[in-house]
Amino acid sequence: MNTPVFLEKLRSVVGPAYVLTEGDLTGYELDWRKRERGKALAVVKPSSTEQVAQVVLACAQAGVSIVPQGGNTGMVVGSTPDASGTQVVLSLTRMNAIRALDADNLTITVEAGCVLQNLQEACEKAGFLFPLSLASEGSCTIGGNLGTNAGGTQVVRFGNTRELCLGLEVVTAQGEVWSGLTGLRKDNTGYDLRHLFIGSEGTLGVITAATMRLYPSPKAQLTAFAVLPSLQDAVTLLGLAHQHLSAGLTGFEVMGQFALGLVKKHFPDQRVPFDGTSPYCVVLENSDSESMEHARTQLERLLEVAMENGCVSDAVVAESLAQARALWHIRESIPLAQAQEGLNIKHDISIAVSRIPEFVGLADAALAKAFPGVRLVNYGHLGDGNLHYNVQAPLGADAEAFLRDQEAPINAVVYALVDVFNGSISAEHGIGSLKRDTLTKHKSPVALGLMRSIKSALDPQNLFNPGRMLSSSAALDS
Ligand code: FAD
Ligand code: S2G
Ligand code: ZN
Repeated sequence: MNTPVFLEKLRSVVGPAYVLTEGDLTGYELDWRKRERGKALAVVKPSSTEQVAQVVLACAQAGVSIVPQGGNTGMVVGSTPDASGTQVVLSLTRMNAIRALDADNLTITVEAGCVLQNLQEACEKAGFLFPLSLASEGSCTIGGNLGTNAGGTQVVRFGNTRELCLGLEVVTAQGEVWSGLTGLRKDNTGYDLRHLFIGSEGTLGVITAATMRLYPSPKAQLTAFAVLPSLQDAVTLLGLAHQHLSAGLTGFEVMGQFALGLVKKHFPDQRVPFDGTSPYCVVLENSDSESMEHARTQLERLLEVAMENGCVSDAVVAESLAQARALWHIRESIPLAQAQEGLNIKHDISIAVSRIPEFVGLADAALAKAFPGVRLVNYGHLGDGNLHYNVQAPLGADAEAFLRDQEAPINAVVYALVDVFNGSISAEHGIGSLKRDTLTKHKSPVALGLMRSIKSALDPQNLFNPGRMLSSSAALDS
């Protein structure tokens, strides 16, 4: 491949200013967790679907693989180039327009590079709710949310990004544009193609736009922070919250005391309620279509019943929007506090909600026995059975050495237990390159075979994100 000619071709498509080959490309080449530093042949920033299609064609003809990238907040090293210096990072961040909002159809069509928080705010201004919310929403993009089928804190009510998507526009490995932005809720004309691309982590095509569901803004949103004697009590509270709040339950996050302790340590300005003696806390939200009074009556009734039941030992209900935001900010600061504490081992797992306390009991005991001194940062989306069962190095240990030497054996202990409980080794973050090899030990050969068949049918040249999710069987044509 003649590199100067190839780069000139890219410049002729997107403009010289949007083909980055030198200077500080760390933001594109280093993953958010600082796990792996890659090297891009070039970072290309198209401004339109047509330009994406031309870039893909040029790469296909030159035999240069492509890493689609949004906000680069992914957790599994799936959005940064490998170290070969031969890949193009295709950044969608310039394609961030909101194309249309259809109030009567309750849909919004948005380009892939739109930052999630900007979309949320645009919908709120128009009187609607776009109910995808994750702690990275200030940087992550809709394209990345679709690429990873992101979850977040409102899945318990609205589902993952997949459930929120009604249509896609995708550039295929052949440089064709599939325009499926219908906004239809019903369309039974063959395979539901959008669901192939959602969660495909940039390995099947480049999502350039999407039509997403909208919901009416709730009249009131009320947040409570509860203190619980055990994880089993958190599961009991979840059941009561479903009963009492039903569709009003729009967030239910559990936080272990050590996780909260990291927030207090690294963000001392944040006021974590209560004295930090109970093993678990929960932050939950009641969204109400009637009124704040109605929301408050329902939530206070729930907490009353929970205290009578004994599953909640104390609780506080936010008296203002600022207080509610402060309580959610504590929860969303946990991953950041972990990063400040040092490199850590993450387990983004899902298990049937009913079995989570038993799983955690066994996993805590197994890790304490095999790896004395490890610190367990256990928190997450209990409402979806999704725990961030993370492991921090023992106090004072070298975090880098701990990660290097202990990640595999600790993963092995945790994932073996996940299998015993018929769970998943990746609930919402995806596979990327970090979990690619582990996946082969935990996914059935039939399922892996089907995934390979789809990959080779849609991307026979292995152009898109080779070595992510599935190991690279077919190398690119030289
Ligand atoms: P990137 O990281 O840029 O890319 C992610 C993957 O999608 C890559 O494989 C990439 O190739 C692919 N991709 C990106 N854009 C496209 C496109 N246009 N077409 C096709 N493929 C594409 N995740 C959760 O699910 N739930 C959480 O609660 C959550 N909390 C987080 C909290 C913090 C503090 C951080 C840093 C991350 C968190 N994440 C969470 C992980 C991450 O934010 C999500 O995976 C998010 O969806 C990634 O979006 P992004 O735009 O940053 O994508
Ligand atoms: C969250 C972030 C990932 C982690 O905040 O819900 O998805 O384990 C997580 O830090
Ligand atoms: Zn999460």
